[in-house]
Amino acid sequence: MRRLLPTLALAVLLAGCGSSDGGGGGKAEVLKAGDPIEMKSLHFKPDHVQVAVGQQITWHNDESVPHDVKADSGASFSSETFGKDKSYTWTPDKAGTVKYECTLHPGMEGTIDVVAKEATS
Ligand SMILES: [Cu+2]
Repeated sequence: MRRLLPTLALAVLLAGCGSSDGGGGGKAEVLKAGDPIEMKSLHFKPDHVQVAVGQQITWHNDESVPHDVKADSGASFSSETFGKDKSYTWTPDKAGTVKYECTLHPGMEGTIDVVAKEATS
């Protein structure tokens, strides 16, 4: 009986984490200007980033599997399919959350938190 409470608390904590990041696999990583989002092992790395409005984002294909990048919500960009060592860039012009995916690989998806410039430092 005494062990039940901590277990419940942990379960609540874990559930809270899972819903806040939308399945992106953790907290948003601040993407430094010039750093790419790599496409590797059929995933975007990092798959959850924070960028500033006006900061160019580059997706770089790091493997010999073709990929593309298509916005699902929050934006409307869509790349051609591109292969190893090729890249695609997009620059957000307003704050918000952008969800995107590779249409060729189910489960290959990412999140971009676009924030006003003042908030990134
Ligand atoms: Cu892909």
